Amino acid sequence: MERKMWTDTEISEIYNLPFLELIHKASLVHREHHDPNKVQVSSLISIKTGGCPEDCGYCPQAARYHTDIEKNDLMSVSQVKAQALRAKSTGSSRVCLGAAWRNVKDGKDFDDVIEMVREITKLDMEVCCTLGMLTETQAKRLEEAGLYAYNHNIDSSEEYYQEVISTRAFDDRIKTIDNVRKTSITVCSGGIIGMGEEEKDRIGMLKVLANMYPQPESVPINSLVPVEGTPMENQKTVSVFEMVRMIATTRIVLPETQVRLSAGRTQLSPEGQTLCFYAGANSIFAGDKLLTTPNPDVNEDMRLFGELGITTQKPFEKHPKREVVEASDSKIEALGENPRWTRPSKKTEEA
Ligand code: SAM
Ligand code: DTB
Ligand code: SF4
Repeated sequence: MERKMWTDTEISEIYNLPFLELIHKASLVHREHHDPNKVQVSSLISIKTGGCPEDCGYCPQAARYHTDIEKNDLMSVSQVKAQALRAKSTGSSRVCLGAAWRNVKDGKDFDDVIEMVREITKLDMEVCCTLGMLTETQAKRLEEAGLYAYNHNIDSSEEYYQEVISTRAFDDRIKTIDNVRKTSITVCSGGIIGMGEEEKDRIGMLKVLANMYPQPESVPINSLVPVEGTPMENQKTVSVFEMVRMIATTRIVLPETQVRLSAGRTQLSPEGQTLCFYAGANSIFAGDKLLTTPNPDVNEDMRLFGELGITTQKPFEKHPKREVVEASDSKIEALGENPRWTRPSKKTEEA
């Protein structure tokens, strides 16, 4: 697709269209690029929960906030595989493995994640990971294991990001997205509304996402789930109209992307969610839990899909499956795709 550079003014004009005009326009764009009766369903698995050293103001998993979550070390490969199979049996085409890490560290835990990716890809499911910051070499290892997508949200505008998180910078997020882009893994990046940001921050966030080249293949729009114990525990939840406005604008400025109606669905009625689908959302997270917070029951989702005549997207319908490279020597793999060979008595170095 030809590249277009979006300005704040252009995006703001779209965002501020009269509501019915906006959702009509968004629906037209949606139909031009997607089957409007198809929605992609993902399941989240929190493979490592809580105890995160970061200070993201919205997050119940940050160690420094006193929230009522059950902390867990990294799950075993077999436990994760069993959960993925359960998700597949209830209609998910993708699993998203989430870890409460600041960044990926090479070693046993990452080796296990690589194995999880390999095993779930073999089940003919798309695998997404959201593990925090990632180096290029680590992204390459995930690619070799068959990873389909990497989620790394920019969360808000660059300006508001600093209000929400102090332990890393907006540019660190962009750097990780760039590292993922050096591989064939697809990019999933979006943000949260309802954190106290202004309209200009929502527009600024969409400008960054829309001007990425290529644009992210997936953009989650989360509505803040205010969790007791986090600095944002008292935030007022966003209205359905704001959520639909955000989704419709995302659809127009990112026409090809899969727009994910993500956290905050429990705050929306079936009719509210229907408006989101009409305005261009074409993906959800299914299962009664997101990572740590509640999500609608999968039977409720399937009832709504039945009512609306929505069918679910098959795995690898949008992008082909990649070959899984079998594990050989993870130490060599960790060094990159082309490690220099040396005599066994010497160390292997990166070429
Ligand atoms: N630690 C990794 C990271 O920060 O990239 C991965 C996990 S993190 C929980 C994934 C995303 O979940 C965050 O970027 C944020 O957008 C979203 N999120 C976390 N807590 C949320 C909340 N209370 N409400 C809505 N979205 C939330
Ligand atoms: C995304 O944008 N939202 C999902 C997924 N990507 C990883 C996570 C939402 C988490 C909501 C808070 C929780 O359940 O802990
Ligand atoms: Fe940690 Fe991710 Fe939560 Fe931030 S959003 S505190 S990095 S788990």
